[in-house]
Amino acid sequence: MADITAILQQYATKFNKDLEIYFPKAEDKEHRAFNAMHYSLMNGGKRLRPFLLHETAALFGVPYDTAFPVAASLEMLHTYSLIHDDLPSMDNDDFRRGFPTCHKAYDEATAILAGDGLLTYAFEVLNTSPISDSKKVELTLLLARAAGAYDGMVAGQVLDLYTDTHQEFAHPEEVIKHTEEMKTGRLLRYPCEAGAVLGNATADERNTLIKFSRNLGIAFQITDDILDVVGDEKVVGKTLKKDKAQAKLNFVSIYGVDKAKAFATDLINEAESLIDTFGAKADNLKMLSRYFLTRNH
Ligand code: GRG
Repeated sequence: MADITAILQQYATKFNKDLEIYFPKAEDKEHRAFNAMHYSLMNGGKRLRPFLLHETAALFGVPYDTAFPVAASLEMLHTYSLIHDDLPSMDNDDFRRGFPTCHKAYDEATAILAGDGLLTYAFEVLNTSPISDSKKVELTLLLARAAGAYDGMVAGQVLDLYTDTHQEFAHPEEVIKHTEEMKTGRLLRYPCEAGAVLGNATADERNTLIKFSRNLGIAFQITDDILDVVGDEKVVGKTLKKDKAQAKLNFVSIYGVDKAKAFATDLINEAESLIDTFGAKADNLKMLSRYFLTRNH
């Protein structure tokens, strides 16, 4: 069987090289935030979301170059969320992806502006895609909603901050599922839906991919919670064991490591069978799903 870490590495090398087209050399003062955007985008990152998008689009025969600006814009938006999450007023982290966080490498104001810049640039880049105007509009709306404050990533981050200090919930597993579905899940659902849009998928195919992405999102977050407890800081590239120190409500604090792992395994088994319908074209997606359980960073 092919090695997904090698496939991901090869993909990331090409993707990173291609990303550079969006960052012309800019050394004057006004480009400080632009350079900070480049710093955070290019230093590390597994590129899981763009890979997921490219592989989903490939189920329908969409070429790499057609999907590239869509994938690049998603990685920009994801990187903005990491920069802002690391800020002193949020998670207050010194390291991200094995490098000093944006506010440590630059300063807090520049990091806020770099996040703003990546969020904005994401929509500019998405709209340079070599696709029809109607697809651009659909993808713009989908991405804005996935990242947004109503039922997207920002709403998930709000609930996450709230559950840090309010532990009075009667059904904590429902709260945590809902939080993570928005905070982490929406940006994993988007690449699956975007692949379906790019590939003119049928409604059934699109729904299957949405279900697949839901399982992936929860399993991804469970692995993240487990890594926070048992991971190696040097490999993960950030400070660990923060969830327990902050008495954070998450899958591991509710179920414990073993039960959480078993739950994630069931979700990935189900995710794999959901995409059986795409045959051998879904092999990389299946390997990627398994990697969501086994990744060490
Ligand atoms: C600040 C609006 C705002 C949102 C923050 C994404 C997020 C919401 C917070 C990050 C905190 C966190 C560690 C969430 C767990 C899920 C997650 C997004 C992990 C990082 O994703 P990876 O592992 O990272 O794909 P790389 O670095 O490989 O891109």
